[in-house]
Amino acid sequence: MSDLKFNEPILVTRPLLPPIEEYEKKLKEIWDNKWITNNGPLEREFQAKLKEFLSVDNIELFVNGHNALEMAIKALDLTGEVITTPFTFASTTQAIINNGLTPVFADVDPEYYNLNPDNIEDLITDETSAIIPVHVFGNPCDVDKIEKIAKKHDLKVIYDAAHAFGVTIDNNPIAAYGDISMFSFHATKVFNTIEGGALIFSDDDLTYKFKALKNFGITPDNEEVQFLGVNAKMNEFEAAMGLINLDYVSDSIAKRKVIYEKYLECLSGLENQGKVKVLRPKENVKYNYAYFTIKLNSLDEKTHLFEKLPEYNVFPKRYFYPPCNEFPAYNFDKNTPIAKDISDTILSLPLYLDLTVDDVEMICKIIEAELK
Ligand code: T4K
Repeated sequence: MSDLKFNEPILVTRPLLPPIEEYEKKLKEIWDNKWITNNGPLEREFQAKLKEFLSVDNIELFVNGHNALEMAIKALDLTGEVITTPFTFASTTQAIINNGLTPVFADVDPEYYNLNPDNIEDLITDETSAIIPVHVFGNPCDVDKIEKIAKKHDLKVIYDAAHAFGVTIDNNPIAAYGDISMFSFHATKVFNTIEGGALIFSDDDLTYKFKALKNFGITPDNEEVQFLGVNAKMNEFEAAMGLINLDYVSDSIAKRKVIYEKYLECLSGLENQGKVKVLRPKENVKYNYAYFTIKLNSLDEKTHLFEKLPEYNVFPKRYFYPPCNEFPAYNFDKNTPIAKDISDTILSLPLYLDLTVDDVEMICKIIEAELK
C-alpha cells in the first residue's frame, strides 16, 4: 500500500483559479470604480459576455445557484406539487420546499441517473404545476420527452442545470430547453465565480421580475416593492472571477476530457469484469466532464472504497447519498428504488484541472487493489 499512497491529499475537486495577477488587475478596477455590488459594471460586462459565450438570449446573474433556483420557482408563481428527482444535491428539493411547494419524487433512469420521463405522467394530479428535473453530473435529461409531457399537461419546466455549464445537445445550448435553466458557478463547478449562479430563460418578461426578486422585490424602473424578494445579487468580486475564468474554461474542459479518458482506459479492466460501471456522456452531446463517477455492485463495496481510499490520501465524495426523499428532515414517499440503488452504490472520483494522468493511473491501481 505504501507505494500507492499519495503524499498530498487528492480531493474530489479543486477550483478553476486563474493567474492571480489577472484577478489583482480586476481588483484594481473594483477599487477604482468604488462599486462592489448591486448591479455593478463588472456584473453587467460579465452578463453580456456570458450571454454570448453560451449563445442564449436572456440571462440573469445571482449570488449563488441555489438562490437562483428559488427565484426561478418563485417567478413562475407555481402552486401545489412539483415533480422532481430524488437523485440530486439537497438544493433542488429545498428550493421547492422553501417556495411552499410539495416535491413529488419520480424515479430516475438507471443508465444516466436523470429523472425518467416514463415515470412522470402517473404522478401528475390536479395539484401539479411544474416539473423540475436535474441534468445530473452534466448529462442532459431526455428534454424532448419532458417537453412533450409538459405541453400535454400544461406544466412549467425548470431545469436544475447546476452541473451542465457549456453542455450542448445536437449543438443547441442545454439552457435552450424548458422555461428556465439554472447554472451554478460554485467553486466546485466546471466554471466558477467563487459562489454564483445564473438563470437562463425564454420569456423576455421574466428579466424585470428576476431583477426585482434578487433585490428585495424592488422593481428596477420605479423602485416599488412589487414582489416578495430576497437579496440574491451577484457582487463585483464574483463577476470579476467570472470574467477571467470565461477565458480559461474551454481549455479547462478540454483538459478534464483527457483526465476523464485516462480514467476510462485505466478502469477498463474492472469494467470488463463487471466490478465498476462508469457514467458515459450521451450521444449527440458536447459534454463538460464535470464529474467522474463509478457505480459499484453493492453498498458494502461502495462503503469499503469510500472508507479505504482516504488511507491512500484520496478523498472521493458520495454525490449523492442518500437520495433526497430519504433525508431525515422530511417524511417523503421513498418509493424510488432505482434512485436508491444508484445513491447506495455510486462514488465521485477526483477530477480537476491539475490532476495528472499519472495521478489517475495511481488512483485506479488503488481501486483495483481494494476491489480484489
Ligand atoms: N443543484 C445541484 C444539482 C447542485 O449540485 C448544487 C450545488 C446546487 C443546485 C446549488 O448550487 P450553489 O448554490 O452551490 O451554487 C458542493 C458544493 O458546495 C455545491 O455547490 C454543489 N452543488 C455540491 C454538489 O457540492 P460539498 O458539500 O461537496 O462541498 P465541499 O466543501 O465538500 O467541497 C468539495 C471538494 O472541493 C472538497 O473535497 C474540497 C474541494 N474544494 C472545495 C471548495 C469550496 C476546494 O478545493 N476549494 C474550495 O474552495 O458541496
